[in-house]
Amino acid sequence: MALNIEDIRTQFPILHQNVHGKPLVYLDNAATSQKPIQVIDALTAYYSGYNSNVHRGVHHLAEKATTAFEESREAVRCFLNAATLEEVIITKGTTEGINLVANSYGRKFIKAGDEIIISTLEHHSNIVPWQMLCEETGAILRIIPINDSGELLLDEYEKMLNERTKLVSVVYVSNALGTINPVKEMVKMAHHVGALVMLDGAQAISHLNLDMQDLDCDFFVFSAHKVYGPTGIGILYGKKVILEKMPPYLGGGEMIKEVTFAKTTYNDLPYKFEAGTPNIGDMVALKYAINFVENIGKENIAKHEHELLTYATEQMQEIPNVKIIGTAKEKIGVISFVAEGIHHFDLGMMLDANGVAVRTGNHCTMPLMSRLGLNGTARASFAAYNTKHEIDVFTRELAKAVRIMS
Ligand code: 7TS
Repeated sequence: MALNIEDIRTQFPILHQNVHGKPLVYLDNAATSQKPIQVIDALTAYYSGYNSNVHRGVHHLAEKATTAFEESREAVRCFLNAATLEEVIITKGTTEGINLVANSYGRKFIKAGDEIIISTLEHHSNIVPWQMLCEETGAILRIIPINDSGELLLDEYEKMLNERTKLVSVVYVSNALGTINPVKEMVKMAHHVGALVMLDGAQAISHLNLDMQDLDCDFFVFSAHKVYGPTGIGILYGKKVILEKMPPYLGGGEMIKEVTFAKTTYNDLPYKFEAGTPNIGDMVALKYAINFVENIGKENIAKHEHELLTYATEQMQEIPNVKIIGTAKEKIGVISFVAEGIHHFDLGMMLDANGVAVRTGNHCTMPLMSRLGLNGTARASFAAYNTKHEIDVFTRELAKAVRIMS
């Protein structure tokens, strides 16, 4: 089904503005996606109609807030096809989810000499928590290498796996290059040696159909703001049998059953990992972001974005001096690029002067950039509301910028 992009665009108020006198072309969706009016309205409705703390009060507003909050958890459960609601833990985002697992599971179960595997493609959020854990425990961090197209070398991964491997934590889709990793196969390979697998789903969440039971990963994390939802809210999915064995990460209200000065007993899942008043308004609004995606259908969005990827790639290949970085066979709508002799920052500034928003820099993937011999790239990334006309504007302005600065 072809998407009705004009109809989709009417749902995003932010898109209808000029930037530096030119119509905004927003191509920084891998950093954060824009929010449809339903999400914005849900926030307003919550704060103007039923703001109240959850799980505590018997009064009307508290019940209404709790119901909406828990309905959102159920919407996430369905979206991920998780087996139970207890497996859906509310966090601030991807980064917090990874830190939760590193601190809770990692500090309890990972010991000196154990091995943790990540990959060259990781975002800093999926590197630093493991380095911190390794420093504390004496565990060893091992890195799956990539080829020059930006694809993981699976045979090297296979060689790395052994009985000392306790955890594999890999990105499902690279934010810097767009590479889609063969994670289902990687999960199977890790399980074969008894290791657990955590998937960083920050980019996968808005582009790929996700089924936790089919993927069989042990943990999966994402941020709502990358899937048309608000900032400050995210999800950690974990298999119930594993979450049950893990100690709480933060202590406080909500995560307890009973507190005495002698001993405290912890609440059941998922609340054991949700200390303190949660981000209620943004969690309530997340359901509306999920509904937005489900109403259009993820396959339809993915197909549209893939058409934009192909269209943009073809046009960019025609621009002298421009080189696309990351040419994996399996990619989402993310194109990193450089132009010889021109700093990526200058490219970004020139595009911005013409209303085109792209990302420049190392994309929080400094080890990947250094593997590629680069100090950064410019990056265009697509969402459901982007159009071929916007790609035309982007490539026209890119060609102009390169001509002027070469
Ligand atoms: N992992 C990946 C793969 C990401 O793309 C990001 C954010 C994160 C983790 C961290 O997510 P957070 O919501 O906790 O911050 N990526 C980007 C980006 O590509 N440009 O800005 C943020």
